[in-house]
Amino acid sequence: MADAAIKEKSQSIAPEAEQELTDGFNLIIEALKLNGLTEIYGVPGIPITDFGRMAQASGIRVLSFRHEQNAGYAAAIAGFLTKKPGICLTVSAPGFLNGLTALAHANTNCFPMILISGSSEREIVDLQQGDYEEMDQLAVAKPLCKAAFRILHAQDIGIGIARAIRAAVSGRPGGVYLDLPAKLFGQVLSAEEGRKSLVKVIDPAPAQIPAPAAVKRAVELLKGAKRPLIILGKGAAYSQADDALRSLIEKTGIPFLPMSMAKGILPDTHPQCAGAARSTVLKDSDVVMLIGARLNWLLSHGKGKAWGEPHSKKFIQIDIEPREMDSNVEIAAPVVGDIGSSVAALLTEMGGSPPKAPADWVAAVSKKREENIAKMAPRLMNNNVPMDYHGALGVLRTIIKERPDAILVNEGANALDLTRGIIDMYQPRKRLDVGTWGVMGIGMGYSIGAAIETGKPVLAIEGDSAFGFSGMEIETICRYNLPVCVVIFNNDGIYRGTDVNPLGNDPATTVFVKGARYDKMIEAFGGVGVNATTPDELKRAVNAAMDSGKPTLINAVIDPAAGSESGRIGNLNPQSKLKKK
Ligand code: OXT
Ligand code: ADP
Ligand code: MG
Repeated sequence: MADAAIKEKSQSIAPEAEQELTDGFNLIIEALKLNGLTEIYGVPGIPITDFGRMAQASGIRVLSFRHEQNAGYAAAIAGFLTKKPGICLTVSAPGFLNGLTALAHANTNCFPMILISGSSEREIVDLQQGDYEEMDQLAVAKPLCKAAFRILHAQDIGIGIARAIRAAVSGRPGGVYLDLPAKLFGQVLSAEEGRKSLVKVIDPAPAQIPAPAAVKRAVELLKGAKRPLIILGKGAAYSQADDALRSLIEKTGIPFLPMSMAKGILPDTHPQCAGAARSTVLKDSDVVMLIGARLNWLLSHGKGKAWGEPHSKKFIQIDIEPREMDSNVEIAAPVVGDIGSSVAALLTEMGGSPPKAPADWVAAVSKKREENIAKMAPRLMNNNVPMDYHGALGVLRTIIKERPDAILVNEGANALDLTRGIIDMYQPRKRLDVGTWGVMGIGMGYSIGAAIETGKPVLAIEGDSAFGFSGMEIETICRYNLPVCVVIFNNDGIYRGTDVNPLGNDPATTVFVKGARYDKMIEAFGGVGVNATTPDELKRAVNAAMDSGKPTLINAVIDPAAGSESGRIGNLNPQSKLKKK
């Protein structure tokens, strides 16, 4: 409808006494609520301040952050945890751009999320006449997300939000941008017309049943395997098909390797878990079934030395996205479907005689796993002061074992890689980390999103650099009094705190203020700050925080020399042959 027509229509509406009215503000709120979207993560400002107030007054939980990127990460992880799109709300141009990184991150990680941004006057933006926060946001967002929509008329709010929801959660989940120009919010129409325009999305993520022939092909391949392996990715965690996955794995006896955020679908301590024999199973397996995991950089693209080439292997891949098949190497048995339906179909096809993993292979994997675990065990009990990563993680590992329903958020380089290897997970969707992009900055946003969505206590293990990307949100954590305990592995810098600038003027590029006391920061907002210099102090402080549920920040003092460049992925750094020594 043209603007003039809308104006005419609103003028022709009978006086309020005679006719009930609604407007854009209210319709957006009602459309979200109708679809069960009851949390919004954002930062207020023109043109969405009043919308936030009204949404809050209507019973939607509106969480106000200090920076949109962190609100966006909260929304992204809400999507992963709930299978509903997480909602991030921002102002125009700069706020939108701040949220966009998180939207792109959600898209890359296949998390459903909707970034809703207010925007400026189309007529002025399109003529580039210099409006307040002028930007063609729709065009900017498009290449970075799964779908992008703009709603111009209040009558279209219902359908626009329905489209955004369906785009985010159906098929491969992802990020959606929804552009709401300032003018939309105030548009008035009759309440009756408004009500009729709302859309409840029926079956937003329909089951995708795999083709019977594809299922048969996969089972045949598994039957012939001598050294089968199942790799579980975060798509498997997202699918919430926990029982079916357990059944498949236990019935076949096949060793499974969880990717980072798939840890805990089955416990890391499960006898078939091959997490501690990673190199061995990648190299020696002959048939590999990928379930919700892509053959990207995190799996060395399915080829090369890590995969034992030149010896060849065959892949089965279960994924909802058909184009994922053959992305890096040939997939011998593609199974395109949602994981719940696909695993159920595999189990049915196997019937009473599932393919069994040969005993010699299972024994070889167990042996390697036990060797690696035994090698690591003494290091986890060290009492070194200053602490090293192993000593500190040894105590945190026990804390998660005793509190398996706590959520572990994790970022950094050494702080990430060593935590992933050392801390066993026992339940699905409890480990939340940097994901496909290895992005620093998810820490506080994820912690807030996870605490709000699950009501569970959160333990965030953060490198000191990683924490800096979202550190101001400790005020948000204190403001909402969330049960979040942040442990900062403070080694005075990025990877290590020992670099020296040979010129001696400025500090080296990777080091921070020596002996910084991050614990003091949270005290400014009424939270609990603790400086922990020994494993025992660390243990006591974390246990106290998890017991009390009080926002806590623990500065865990780590030996600045303990880490290695880029943690476990130092090989990705380009080297200069000409570098002066
Ligand atoms: O089988 P083998 O023998 O190989 O052994 C393996 C397992 O079998 C075994 N294992 C075990 N043994 C015993 N017991 C148990 N329970 C056990 N479990 C496993 O251990 C080994 C290793 O196992 P793993 O880890 O599974 O295997 P591997 O080979 O490492 O796996 C490969 C990968 C690729 C899958 C894995 O390494 C992985 O997932 N890596 C993810 C890495 C990642 O994403 N890193 C983050 C990015 S790094 C860098 O980019 C950083 N930046 C730049 C930057 C970024 N990222 N973002 C933005 C917005 N701006 C800038 C920055 C600034 S990191 C960073 C900050 C760093 O400083 P901090 O202060 O924050 O952190 P510190 O380093 O602590 O100082
Ligand atoms: P990881 O990093 O843990 O290996 P990835 O993010 O690479 O995991 O892969 C996740 C995969 O899971 C994506 O290819 C995505 O299409 C797929 N996926 C997500 N949800 C589902 C689902 N419900 N059913 C099937 N596949 C899914
Ligand atoms: Mg560090």
